[in-house]
Amino acid sequence: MRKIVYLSLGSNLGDRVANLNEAISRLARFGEVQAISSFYETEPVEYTAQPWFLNCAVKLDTEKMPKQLLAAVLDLEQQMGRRRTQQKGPRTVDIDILLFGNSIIEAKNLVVPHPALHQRRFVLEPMVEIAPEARHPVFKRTMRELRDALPAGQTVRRREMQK
Ligand code: PH2
Ligand code: MG
Ligand code: MG
Repeated sequence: MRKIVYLSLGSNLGDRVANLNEAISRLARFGEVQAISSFYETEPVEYTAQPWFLNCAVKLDTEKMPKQLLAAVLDLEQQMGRRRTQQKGPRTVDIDILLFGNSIIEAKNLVVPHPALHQRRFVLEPMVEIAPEARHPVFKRTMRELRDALPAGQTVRRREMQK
């Protein structure tokens, strides 16, 4: 069965534009990429002593099951040279599953909706661009409502060019 999945992509090491574009083209192997947001320059949050990120959101129509998609995404990150040295530290590419249809998943290695989705402007601004009416299945709020409820702060700037 096909499911609509939303992913958040981020990069803050190396050629960030090339990294995001490469990750998106590899994601197309897992299903049909139906929408890609602009790329956004974003201030690092949570662990702040690291370079600014480029973030975007992707809509993927996939037949993979959640755990299969997670494994595929972790493998993709590895193949693109990600090495996990420091938690939340700099990375060539990070791909997080935000929403998986309307599913609510609370497994040891996979929590969907992503547990920090509603707190992160670097996730919500790109999501509002491609899916403003997508609804968070736990909080029952749309992406636009969640974005509008964020406290001020967390600088996020949409870039004009990305290719
Ligand atoms: N990812 C994190 C921690 N902090 N900050 C920004 N701006 N963008 C990210 O993708 C990001 C972050 C952990 O995955
Ligand atoms: Mg992440
Ligand atoms: Mg991740």
